Amino acid sequence: MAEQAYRLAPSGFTRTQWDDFMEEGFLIIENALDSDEVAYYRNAIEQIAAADPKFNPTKTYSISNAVERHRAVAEMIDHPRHVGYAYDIYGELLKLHISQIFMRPKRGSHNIWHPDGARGVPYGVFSPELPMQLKIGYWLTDLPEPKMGNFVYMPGSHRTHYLRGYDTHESLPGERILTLKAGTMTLMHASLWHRVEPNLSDVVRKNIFLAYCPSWICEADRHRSNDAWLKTLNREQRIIMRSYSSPYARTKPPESDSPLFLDRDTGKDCDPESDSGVKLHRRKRQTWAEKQMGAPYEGPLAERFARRHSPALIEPKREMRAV
Ligand SMILES: O=C(O)CCC(=O)C(=O)O
Ligand SMILES: [Fe+2]
Repeated sequence: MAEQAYRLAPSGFTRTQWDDFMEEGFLIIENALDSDEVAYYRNAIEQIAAADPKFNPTKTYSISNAVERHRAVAEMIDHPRHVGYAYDIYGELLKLHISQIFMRPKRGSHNIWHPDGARGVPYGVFSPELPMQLKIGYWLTDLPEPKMGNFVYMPGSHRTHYLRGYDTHESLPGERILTLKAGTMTLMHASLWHRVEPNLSDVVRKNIFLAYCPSWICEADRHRSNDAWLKTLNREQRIIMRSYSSPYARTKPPESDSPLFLDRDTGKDCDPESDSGVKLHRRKRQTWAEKQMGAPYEGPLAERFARRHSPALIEPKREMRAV
């Protein structure tokens, strides 16, 4: 492989932020953007709307695959301000699930209670702890009070598959109506139940969402990206789009897409104890979240395997071999 300068993974969760996020299903980071950055992104979404014949300023305006619509949104794919949080969870298999912009004017349509994950068999059935999507929100208008098209969530509800009020606009005891200042960034666990407040104000609520997932979960807003557009991206952005011609590559990405990032602590492209006999792109590489859950996080059933087999099979190299 040609000599290639890889980037260190940008910073992500602090331990406190992780604990709060896992407890609440939501994290709020104020002043993530300064006023120039807020203006820059607002300008981008206003340009997108102005260029769209379908834009109607009296209706809720929402587009997905927003990264292909504007350079400023494309630059967010791997933006160091937030991508490290997603990398902490999805590691080397990070993918952009969806990119959206929203403009919510007075009396525009607004969402009923729902989780973002799958319906009849929600993500939590398979993944009771880790989110199968992490949704980053950038908020570009001040929303000082309710009834401004605010995002509303039920703290901790990422742990339940049932919520009274599902499919309704009902206000529920314990819900949190998010009031915030422009420039706030939020992180949402995809199993969290949420709804949107009506907007009865004269302020048009404007924001951008980018959700990330593992590469093997289906994309929400494209089958493949436009080839000419992909060529305008840097290496990490292109990898994170995971626009593979072979569907199986989403599960087993090609060698050239490895490493996505170098470990931010060690600067290495692999775990220190990993087996150099397994090709780099096929080696198990621990995510930051796994390390937080106990290194190595083997999952609740791993000890049953360990009991039945010689420890030599799993120690000292806990390698996941290629299949
Ligand atoms: O606009 C919002 O605040 C949330 C939208 C939403 O829940 C969704 O698109 O799934
Ligand atoms: Fe949602």
